Amino acid sequence: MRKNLVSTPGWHAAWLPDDAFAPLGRRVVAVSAPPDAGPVAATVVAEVRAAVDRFGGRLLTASVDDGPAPALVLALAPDAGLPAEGFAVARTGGTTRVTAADEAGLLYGLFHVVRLGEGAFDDALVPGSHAPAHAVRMLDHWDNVDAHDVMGQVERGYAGGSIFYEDGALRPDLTRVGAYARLLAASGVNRATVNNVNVHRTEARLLTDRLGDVVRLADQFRPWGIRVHLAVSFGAPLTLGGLGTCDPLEPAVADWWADAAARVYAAIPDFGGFLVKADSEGQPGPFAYGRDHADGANVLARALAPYGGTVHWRAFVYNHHQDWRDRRTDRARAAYDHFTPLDGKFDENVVVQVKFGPLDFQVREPVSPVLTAMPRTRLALELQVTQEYTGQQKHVYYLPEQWSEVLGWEPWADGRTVSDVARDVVAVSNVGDDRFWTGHPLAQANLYGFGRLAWDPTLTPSDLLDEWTRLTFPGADPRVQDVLRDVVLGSRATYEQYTAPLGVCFMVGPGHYGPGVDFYEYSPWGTYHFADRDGIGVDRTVASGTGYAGQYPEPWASTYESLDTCPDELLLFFHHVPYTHVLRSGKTVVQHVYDTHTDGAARTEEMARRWEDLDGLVEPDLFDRVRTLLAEQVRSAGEWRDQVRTYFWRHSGVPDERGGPLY
Ligand code: GCV
Repeated sequence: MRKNLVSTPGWHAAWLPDDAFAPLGRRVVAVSAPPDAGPVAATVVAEVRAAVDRFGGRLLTASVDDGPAPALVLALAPDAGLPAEGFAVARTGGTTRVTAADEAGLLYGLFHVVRLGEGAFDDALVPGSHAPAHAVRMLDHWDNVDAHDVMGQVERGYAGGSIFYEDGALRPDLTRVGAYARLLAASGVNRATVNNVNVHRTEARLLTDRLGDVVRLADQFRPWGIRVHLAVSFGAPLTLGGLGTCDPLEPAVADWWADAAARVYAAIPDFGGFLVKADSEGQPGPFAYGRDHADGANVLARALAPYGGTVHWRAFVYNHHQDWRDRRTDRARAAYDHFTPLDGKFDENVVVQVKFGPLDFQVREPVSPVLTAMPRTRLALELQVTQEYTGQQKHVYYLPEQWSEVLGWEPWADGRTVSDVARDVVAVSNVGDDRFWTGHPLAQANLYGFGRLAWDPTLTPSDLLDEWTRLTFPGADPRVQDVLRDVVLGSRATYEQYTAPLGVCFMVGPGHYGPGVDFYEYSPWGTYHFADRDGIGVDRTVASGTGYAGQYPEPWASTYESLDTCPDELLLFFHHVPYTHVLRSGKTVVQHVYDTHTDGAARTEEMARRWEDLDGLVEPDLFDRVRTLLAEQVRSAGEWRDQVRTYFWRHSGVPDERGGPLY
């Protein structure tokens, strides 16, 4: 027990501390795979060897008949009819047997055994087959090679510098990238994009003369079954190739992309593909040549197709030079308006990557209707592990609570879910060179939860938290799990309570942290609440507003359109209502805002008090880091509470019936 209280040197072990391997490492383990099975199979052997060396067990590799009866057999069985990356587990005669479709499946099977702990060797082990729900489970890094003047080394990164790049170059020592890849593999992630979608001058050259950097990164990820992708600039033929154009229908441009792809695959045969942000927030794109996004995406797709690569083409396209006086333009409509007319026009190896909501990773948005309206296009759901609008890894915000909701949402209310519609699941990473990887140690549970949910979207946030806790704090006092449940579960709802209410978005201040009720209201980036003395909210109905509600299929179009049926939590996203409008909960809008802000901020104080119960039960530096951050969360939540409550009071003139302070 005591060793749990000792801090590990270097970086934190996260969900792979040595002790998590003890149940396996104490036993005789056989790995049955041909010696030339590949680098991932070699990783499995190395992992088992390290565990048995540490904990006194034994590794058998040559033949499973060759020595004492193994307690665990990990066997490659390509002919067993299992799906790609999948594995089956069963226990008979005192041996647990993991049979895998391929070497990746063998690795996932190994980590499955680690997750089960002693349970993997219990005769009551339930046999079963496991395979990922999503073939592509990708993390996108918004890391810059050159630290950007405004955005720094990692755009929207809240965990220090980049683990890949430093001082304008790839880090000479990539040991930590290997450790990161190991953590990702243990959570189920199988792809990583290694640079920011805003591709600046230096980063664009990762495709050309800096390709060697990508080769070195791919070498770190490959043993863990993770394929590397690269964010590229649509303008590269012009800026790097000197062509004078990047018109996608120009043959010289197509040739340039074909040559670039050939060079990449010559250097990285298992390269995953390109990620593109085009005609979005200043990035170049096909519009400049009168072409559409299908024209743009297809020229890159055709360059990658001979090698099996894909283009992830982002649907995050909107007018960021909007005039706030213009009440007809609605940013929420933009992705649907641009992309759905192109359904069926994208090549097979194009994946249109859609942010989960129509705006930008807000605490509460409806699910993007683009995901419901492109049946002939391969789609990726894009999530954000980095907490840009959700507390920037200073606040506890358990993202699986939000992601489960999104993945399980039924666009047609007929059992088909978002997870069924989106082939790929992608998220923006929250990792940096911080000792705890994610700044806030508890934000590790978000990174872990992303991989696990992308693998199996039916896992519950609460079970995932327990799983993460058992791995991260093996053998810890049972109070650790109790406190973590109290502090982490429900944290998304708490954050929503003290920040922007009822589906209003973007009430954030500069840098997207802290309250800024009117900060975006008169900005070119969109307008989000239209508060006046009588009411608040954006009318997005078909009848009298921007018509956005009509982008949904039934039953949601009608549900959102009507004040009678619109869910409370999205009311102000779809409707402009008087402050005294009575919610389905029976409270007025303004009283709801007063109450939730008071209660949400109070809840953060309880979270901070509860954390104190772990003093002495977890590593001191982890304890102290979370304690310090909870103090900041309490401060920030109090600021949100006072500003939002006071704003509503000053605009409505309605007093708080509970009598809380207003300024
Ligand atoms: C990488 C938001 C963020 C930007 C980000 C952009 C995107 O606007 O604030 O930092 O740019 O989304 O997803 O492309």
